Amino acid sequence: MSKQPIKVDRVWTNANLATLCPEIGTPYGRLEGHAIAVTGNQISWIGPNAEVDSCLRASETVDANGFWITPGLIDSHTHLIYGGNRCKDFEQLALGSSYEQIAQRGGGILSTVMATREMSEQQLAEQALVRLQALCAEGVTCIEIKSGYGLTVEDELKMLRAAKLLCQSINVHLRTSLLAAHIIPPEFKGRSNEYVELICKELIPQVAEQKLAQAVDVFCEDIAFDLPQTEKIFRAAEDHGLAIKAHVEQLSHLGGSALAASYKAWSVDHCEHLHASDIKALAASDTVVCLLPGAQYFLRQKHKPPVAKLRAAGVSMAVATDLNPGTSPFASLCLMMNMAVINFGLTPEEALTGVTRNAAAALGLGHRKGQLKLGYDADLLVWDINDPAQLSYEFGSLNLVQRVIASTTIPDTVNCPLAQKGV
Ligand code: DI6
Ligand code: FE
Repeated sequence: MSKQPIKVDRVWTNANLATLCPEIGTPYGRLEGHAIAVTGNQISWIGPNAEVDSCLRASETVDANGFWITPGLIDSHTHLIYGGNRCKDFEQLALGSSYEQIAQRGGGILSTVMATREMSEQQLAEQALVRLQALCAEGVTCIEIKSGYGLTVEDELKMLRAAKLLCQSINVHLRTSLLAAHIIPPEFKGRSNEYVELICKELIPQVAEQKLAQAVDVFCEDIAFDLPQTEKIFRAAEDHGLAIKAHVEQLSHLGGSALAASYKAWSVDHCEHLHASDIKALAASDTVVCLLPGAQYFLRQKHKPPVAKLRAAGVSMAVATDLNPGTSPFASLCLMMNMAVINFGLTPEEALTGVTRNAAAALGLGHRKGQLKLGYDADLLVWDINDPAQLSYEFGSLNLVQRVIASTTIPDTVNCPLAQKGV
């Protein structure tokens, strides 16, 4: 007895899929000569081309003409919302000052804090729009945005609301993290523990109550928050049902990575100064290491994350832009993939996994994003490429044909050669 065909909204036939599903057991989880269907906001069918006619009744069929389809790209670490820029710091860096020296002189993060405090929610969203548009034009369908340049209760909440406002204007899935623990605000100079109290007793409860963020982040570093302070903030996050992410071992080693792993953090980010014992702790956890090659490059850092050791230990690695004015003013996730390959030693497959499957896990979305899989969100990208390695190999000339994101069922057509080809 033949099975009843399944009704679907749209099917792409004659496609090559980079599913990124490890169970498939091929590089990139590749399935060539396949079709993929979506219904509403979800992937509803994946199968060989030859089975489309007998298995599906589709409202719309698109001949993908041998194009490649990947999951939407996920930028799992950005500071997209900020006021002003840090061109002056850039000049000082070029003349030989270090990031820490610039911060100690009152430049650095603090100067962005001053500029951000001056701006309204609306102005912050407007200034960030061009950056978000650049990311989305390259295939980003899901983005994490942190606060961290407000450093008062009011200004941190303002930043998180600005992120929400921004993403209402563009079709992208938003995750937000409270990074009030970015640096000690000037008002609390010499009283950092009091600021930590404010974060734990006022900010975290308000953010949780107003559902303004899913995670709490801490910059655990010599120039920012020490290990006991970091742990206090982790505990408060945990008490309020918020997930944990952390900037760790970027400029020095304080042990934030192992601590975060013990708190079941979604991710630990940067990790240029990881020790062997940290890698062991991370390997025993589900915490993702999020690599940020833009910041390491921009700061001309000698240390690199120990990628070979992380790989050998089986630690999942994500790759993100860290888009921020001080250490990574780069609105291109494909450039970060390229840097992750060239500068950090990832394979092109690991780089793509880092901006899809592992990026989803770094945002607590591993169960619904980052793979082409039945029931997963219909965030997909149709590329005119002949190999998925092209995504980290080429930069600036990739042809993203179509960007579809599950938060609406309306496809977001980029520059549709499908239409030009009459399909
Ligand atoms: N690490 C970084 O790379 C950014 N924040 C952080 O904690 C830098 C942010 C900035 O310099 O504005
Ligand atoms: Fe960062």
